[in-house]
Amino acid sequence: MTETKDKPSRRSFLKKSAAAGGFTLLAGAGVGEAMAAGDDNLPPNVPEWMKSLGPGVTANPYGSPSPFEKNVVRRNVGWLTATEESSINFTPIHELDGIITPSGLCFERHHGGVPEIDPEQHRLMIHGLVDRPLIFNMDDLMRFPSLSRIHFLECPANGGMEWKGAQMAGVQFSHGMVHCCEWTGVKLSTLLAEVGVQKAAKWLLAEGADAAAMTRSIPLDKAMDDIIVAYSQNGERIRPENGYPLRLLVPGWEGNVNVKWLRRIKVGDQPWHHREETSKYTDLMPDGKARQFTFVQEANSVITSPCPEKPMKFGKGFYEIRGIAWSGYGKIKKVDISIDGGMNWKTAELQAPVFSKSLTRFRLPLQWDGRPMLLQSRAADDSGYVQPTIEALRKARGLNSIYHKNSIHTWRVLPTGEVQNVQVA
Ligand SMILES: Nc1nc2c(c(=O)[nH]1)N[C@H]1C(S)=C(S)[C@@H](COP(=O)(O)O)O[C@H]1N2
Ligand SMILES: [Mo]
Repeated sequence: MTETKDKPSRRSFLKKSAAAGGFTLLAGAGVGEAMAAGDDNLPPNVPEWMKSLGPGVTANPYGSPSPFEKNVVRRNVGWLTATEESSINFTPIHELDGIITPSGLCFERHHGGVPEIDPEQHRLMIHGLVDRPLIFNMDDLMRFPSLSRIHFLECPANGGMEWKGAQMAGVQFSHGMVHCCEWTGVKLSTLLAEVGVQKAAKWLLAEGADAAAMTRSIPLDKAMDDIIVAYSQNGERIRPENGYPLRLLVPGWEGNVNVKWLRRIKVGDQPWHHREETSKYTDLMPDGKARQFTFVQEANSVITSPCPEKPMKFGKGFYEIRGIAWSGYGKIKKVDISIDGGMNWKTAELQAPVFSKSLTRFRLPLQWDGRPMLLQSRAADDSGYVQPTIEALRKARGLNSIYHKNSIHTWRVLPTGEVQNVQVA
């Protein structure tokens, strides 16, 4: 799309055709206009990349994105953490389409850096309250019946910097601690059947093979329901950053229980408290008490276009509002969009099929009149849960929380098309 100059006649035509639902001439340059631009690589000239042969099929045995996409990368925020080994980076959600996050762009959260694990030397031990403690190698695990599921994974700290007010300059940082992949592996319940879980068992301790030996307590019920011991991500073996060669995938639950580089599962009758500071994330409540376990990532959504990184740069006219919604309770049922800070709402279209505990793409056509907007999205899931306002969430959880901030997000759009991160009551 090379149209830049404001041509009143063309504009009004676009406006009319868009309003009539005819989008065929929505954007693009007239041939005369383009030819006048005089760029050697533009029509009617033959671009330079058509004048010689390109690299052949052995040049790039493992493909990578076009060099022109070099801005589409994970980014971190320097002041957030003291070290890079125990830190987090953010998925560039504003650059992505559909619902699948490319593996190389999935946000990373490590407590002790990324271990380099030889799969030949990797084992998963399951022990504790079981009849037959067993040690599995990777071949053993891949031999079991397998399954693939599309699920989001979100760090409960996503958005946590904004309890007191809008702070982050872009959607990558306000909402980028989430990714959504197709995970393949074996059901944890299958492995637990193999070892024979004893009657008294109620909890699991999962341990990672990283320098942090990160451990998490997880209720046995969830394991029997839908936890996956995953070895593949988006069709290939899991990336080192995301847990190679084995991780727990705990659908819809907070990121930290999705133990990466999984090496051990101990079955017990109660949660473990021996490493208080690392065995869970807690939620501080307004009365000073803390919620010990908040496993489910409740419904959340955000508009990824426009957003601070993707302003409304074409002036008045047609835009498609795009964004993502997700819920740890199940399927996204409905996403509503407001352009006036929550006074009026319109229902967006959801991309089908909608998967349970998965990112869900929503879209809504908008004919922008150039006036300022307060853009919001509000997700509801099939459990009946509706994404709360920031006001409601603050009333319930106070100003000093860190985790599980899933309130309705607001972008202020200025007449210039610039988009700002704001909070409205
Ligand atoms: N072994 C191990 N597992 C881990 C972590 C870790 O540091 N070590 N971080 C956890 C946290 S806090 C999150 S949010 C998710 C992030 O998963 P990702 O890096 O694949 O995005 O991994 C979890 N699993
Ligand atoms: Mo996390």
